[in-house]
Amino acid sequence: MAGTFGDPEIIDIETDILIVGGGMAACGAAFEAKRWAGDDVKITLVDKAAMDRSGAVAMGLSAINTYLGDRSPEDYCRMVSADLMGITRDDLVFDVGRHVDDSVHLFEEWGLPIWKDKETEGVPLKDGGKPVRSGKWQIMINGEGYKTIVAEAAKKALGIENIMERVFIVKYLLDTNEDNRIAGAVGFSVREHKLFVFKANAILNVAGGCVNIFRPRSVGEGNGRTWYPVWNAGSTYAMAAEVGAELTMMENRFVPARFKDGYGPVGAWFLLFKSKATNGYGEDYTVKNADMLADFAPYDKAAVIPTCLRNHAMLKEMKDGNGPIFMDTPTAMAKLAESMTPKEIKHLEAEAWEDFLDMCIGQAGHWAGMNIRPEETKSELMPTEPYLLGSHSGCCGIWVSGPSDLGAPDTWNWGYNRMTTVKGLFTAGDGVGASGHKFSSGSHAEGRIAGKNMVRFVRDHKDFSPSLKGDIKEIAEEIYLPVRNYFEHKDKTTAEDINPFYITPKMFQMRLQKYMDEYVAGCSTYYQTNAMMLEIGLHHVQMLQEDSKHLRAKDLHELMRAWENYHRMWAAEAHLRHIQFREETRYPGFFYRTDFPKLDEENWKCFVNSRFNPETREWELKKVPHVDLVEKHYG
Ligand code: SFD
Ligand code: AMP
Repeated sequence: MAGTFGDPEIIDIETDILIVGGGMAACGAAFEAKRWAGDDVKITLVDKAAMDRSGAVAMGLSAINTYLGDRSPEDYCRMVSADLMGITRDDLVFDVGRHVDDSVHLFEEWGLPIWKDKETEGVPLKDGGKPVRSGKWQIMINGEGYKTIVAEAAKKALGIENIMERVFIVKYLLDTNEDNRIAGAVGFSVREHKLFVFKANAILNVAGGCVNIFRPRSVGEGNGRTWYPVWNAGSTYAMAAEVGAELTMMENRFVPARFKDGYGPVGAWFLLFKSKATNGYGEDYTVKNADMLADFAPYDKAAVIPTCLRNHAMLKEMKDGNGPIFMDTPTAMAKLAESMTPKEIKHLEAEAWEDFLDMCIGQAGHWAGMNIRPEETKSELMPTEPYLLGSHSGCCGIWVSGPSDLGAPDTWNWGYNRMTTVKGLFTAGDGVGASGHKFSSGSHAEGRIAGKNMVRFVRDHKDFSPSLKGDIKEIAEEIYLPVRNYFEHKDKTTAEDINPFYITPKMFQMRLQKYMDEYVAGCSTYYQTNAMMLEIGLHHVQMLQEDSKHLRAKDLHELMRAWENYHRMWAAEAHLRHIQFREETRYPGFFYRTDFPKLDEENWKCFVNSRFNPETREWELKKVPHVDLVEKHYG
């Protein structure tokens, strides 16, 4: 069937719990589920990559951005809500807040070096060690090996025989007998010509966020460089949407301010090194433009200016021609050095490099290549292309059932914590919407919450016998269609990449990125769009959907690229439709509806949820009331 590839070997696997993904949330889920499951519950984990270095933490990190310590979960809810302009689910955020420190204590026990203040050097956090805090919520680590350490614990818990690496999951399958009930998943090996058909009682959908649906700032010369990982391809959102799971806040996105070209994160510079960012004339743009932020009251009065409003102030300078934007590293380092010995100054300089060597090695390479010494030369900052994620400073994702003990509305809870609206399908980390600022630690903790609840779900549904909807032979044909397209048509032209009968995954991705960039508020329009542009954008994305049948794959690696881009296209459509629906500018600095340039608390202080109906194949969008469970103060 698949050209000269021949038919794939089809392998059936039955399990109770299937974890899709091997990142932070998946590792947390594997570890915790195993603690609650006896030998009666079989758990299988599938990752498209290798767990040791897969997902967003692949390169390592230099800080854990969520560690509460002495702070309360209520305070955490306030911070998350303010940063995300008031629309978050306190039940989910509180739940992460009350469990996250436990995950961090485990990381330390497993060998992650966490910086301590001088007085408590060597004392573990859980025994009273005081972390070096870069900010109110963030603590510093030596994190180059962070993912390897966390993955090792998960692998040890599950047993290597229950882990499948290099298997890309393409889609979930519903049950034939029970409506809206998950029953399995299908994926292929990216190393061998094998198709895996999983039957499961419960599935954890934790395949990360979505990168590269917008044309990135680094094209051609630097293609492949982004801040969030290029291998987060929107599978979480796409696969959930395709089986009819309700999504929430998919209009939200994260446009981080990053070191230009190398994409180095700014947190440690702002918080630990106390550096200032300025316009080209040396003016602090958040101070200069403070009055302008009042348009977005009350959030401008939050204890920390929300991330999108900081961007809003920066973009004003860029649009007014007052660029470039600089991170003033020399002034910050000189200030810190005032009270330091020469040895301490050397250490400070080493830390500046280590921040990036631990977490974003490309930025360290960029500095070295450009002869930049941070103590001598300022670095340019730039707002990047938009990313879709639910765990960092964004909150798009899937609508889930929350904890039952926090007084949330009944409509926020339907039995199993972190279960989506599809029975048996759970999510965590970047997958859960309306509750950002979990970061690596919170994603792990949320995976643990989901893992524990999945064990309970499986026990409560012992009698369920999955019966997969859809004909597996047809599904196999569909999955390997890009391979067939290639072999059938490759000899019709002299240059195999130029062929009217198929589209390469790379070209497909560039087409998607162009539409999203130009019509759906990408960098090239300064993140602005309106109803007319969105309508054209949607038309283009729908045409692309038609053309997805012509994707080509000349090998298994390209087959993965084809399906990754198919998932990106779905995530992009959901994002577009949500932006179209929300008629206000809720996140200035992330995107602007120029036809509705204001914040509209009266009409839009609500969630926006959407559902793709798998039967009618139509999208439905609706407003869902928002309530605060924790009192919020501004100013
Ligand atoms: O500096 C399939 N993050 C930071 N978190 C922190 O705590 N501190 C920081 O310092 C952070 N910063 C940061 C961060 C990320 C990155 C890339 C940089 C800097 C450069 C954020 C966290 O990393 C993030 O919140 C969590 O990792 C999210 O966890 P999770 O589990 O939701 O996603 P994942 O870890 O990316 O894992 C995804 C997994 O899915 C697999 N996968 N498997 C099978 N089939 C498919 N179709 C699949 N699609 C994907 C992946 O292989 C992976 O295993 S800073 O900027 O603030
Ligand atoms: P980043 O490096 O931008 O991903 O941010 C890392 C952490 O620092 C996150 O918790 C951010 O919310 C926080 N952060 C980044 N920049 C600032 C800032 N200027 N003020 C306050 N917090 C910040």
